Amino acid sequence: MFKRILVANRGEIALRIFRACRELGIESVAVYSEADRGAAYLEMADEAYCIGPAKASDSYLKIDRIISAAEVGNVQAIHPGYGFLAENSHFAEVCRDCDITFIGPTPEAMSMLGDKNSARKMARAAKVPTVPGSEGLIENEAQAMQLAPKLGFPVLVKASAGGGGRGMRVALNELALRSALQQAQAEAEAAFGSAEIYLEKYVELPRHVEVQVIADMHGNAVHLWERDCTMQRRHQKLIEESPAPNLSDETRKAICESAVRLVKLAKYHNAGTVEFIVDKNGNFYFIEMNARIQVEHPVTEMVTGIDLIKSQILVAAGEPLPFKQKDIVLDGCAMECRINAEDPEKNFRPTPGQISRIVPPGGFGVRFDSHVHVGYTVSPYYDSMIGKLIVHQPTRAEAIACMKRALRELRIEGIKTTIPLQEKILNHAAFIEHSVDTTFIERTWTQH
Ligand code: MV4
Repeated sequence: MFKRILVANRGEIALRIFRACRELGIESVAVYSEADRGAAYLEMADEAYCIGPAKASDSYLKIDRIISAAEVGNVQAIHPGYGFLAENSHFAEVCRDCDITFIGPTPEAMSMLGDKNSARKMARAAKVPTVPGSEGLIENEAQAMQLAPKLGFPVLVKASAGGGGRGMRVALNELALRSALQQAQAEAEAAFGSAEIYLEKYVELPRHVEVQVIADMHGNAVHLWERDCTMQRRHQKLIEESPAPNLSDETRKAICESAVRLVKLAKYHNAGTVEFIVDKNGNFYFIEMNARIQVEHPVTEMVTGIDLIKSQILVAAGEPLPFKQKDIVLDGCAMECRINAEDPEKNFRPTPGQISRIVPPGGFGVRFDSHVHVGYTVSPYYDSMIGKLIVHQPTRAEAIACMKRALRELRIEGIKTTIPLQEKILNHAAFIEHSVDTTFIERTWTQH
C-alpha cells in the first residue's frame, strides 16, 4: 500500500481525499496556488507545497511543478481529483514515466475514451446502445448531407475531441447542417486542435443518467448503480440523485450492465462514469465516458455504503476490489445539491468574496462536503462550487423533505449562492414528480 499520496487538486475534493488518506493511514501531500495559501483545508494534509500563482494554468495545471512537488514530497501516488489534470492522458503518462502511480485509468484507456468517436466505437463493440448516427468520422459535407435525412432532423454535429457539452451543434434542416458542419469543425480546431467531427440524431428532451463503475487490475469490474443528473443548466449540474427516478428495474439493470460491458472491453481500471441520455420512451443511449471521480460521487457512496475514494486508492495500489457485484445493494435515496458562489438572479454570475457567516447543516441523513468557513474568501480564479450538500433517506420524498430542511439550515452570508434556486426546484411539481428533462431549469427560470 502507498505510504504517501499527493493530491493534485484544491478545495472540497482535495479535502475529501485528505480525509480518505487519513482513515487509510496514508500520509497526504497538498499542493496549492498563491490564491489558496493559508486555506484551512490544507491543514488536513500532512504537508503542503506552493506550486505557483493563482491562475490555474500557472499552478494546478502545471505538470512539471506538480511532479516536482511529488518528488520533493516523496510520494508513491498522485490523486488528480476532478477537473484540472484529471483526464489529461499526458499527465498520467508523465506520472508513469516518473514511477509515480496515477490514481485513475491508464493513459491508453484515457486517451481512447477522451476521443468521443473512438469511445463510441468501443461502446458499439461492447453492444452498448449508441445514438443512431455516423459509423465513424464525417469525412466531407456530402457524406453528412446524405446521412442526415436518413437519421431524420434534428441532428447533432459533435466534435470528437469535445465532451461535457463542448463542441456540439444542432441542425434542424439541410441548410443549417451545412453551416453547423463548418462551424463545429472550425470551433473544434480552435478549441481542441482537432477538426474531427461525427454526426448523431438529436435526442430531444432527454434525461441524463450516468452509471458509476469501478474496476481493479485483477479483472473485476462492477457498477455502483446510477445517478440522475438531469437537473443542470448549461452543462453545470445543480442537483444529482440516486437511484434515477422513473426508471424501470428492467432498464436500470440493462443500463448498468451495459456500462460494465464497456469497462471490461476497454480494459478500464479505477473509478469512472458511463454517461447516457434516456429518451421519453425509456430508451437509453451511450454518450461518453468520464475517466475520473466525479463531483457527484457522494450520492452513490450514500446509497451503496461504499467509499469511492478509498476504493480508488486501493485498486490503484493493486489491491482487488473488496466487494462483488451482488454485494452492491441500493439502500434508499440520496440527493446532492451543489452549492455554488453564483447569483441565479443575475444569470449565474460568479460571486467571489468573503463569507461573513456560515452555519453548516446537520442532523440525521445529512452530509456537507465543503472546505469553506467563516472568513473564507471565494477566489475568482476557480470553479464557483463551494460545497456539496448530500442527504440520504429511505425514499425520494423523504430525501426531498430532508434536503429542504438542510438547505434552510445552511446559512451563508457575505456572498450570493445557488441555495434559493435549489429551494425553488425542490418545491416545483415537475421536479417532485420528475417530469423533467435537461432543459428544465433554462425553460423555467431564464429571464427574458
Ligand atoms: C446529446 C443530446 C441529444 N442527442 N446527444 C451534452 C453533454 C454531452 N455529454 C452530451 N450532451 C448531449 N448529447 C444526442 N445525440 C443532448 C445532450 C445534452 C445533454 C446531455 C446530458 C445532460 C445535459 C444535456 C444538456 C444539453 C444537451
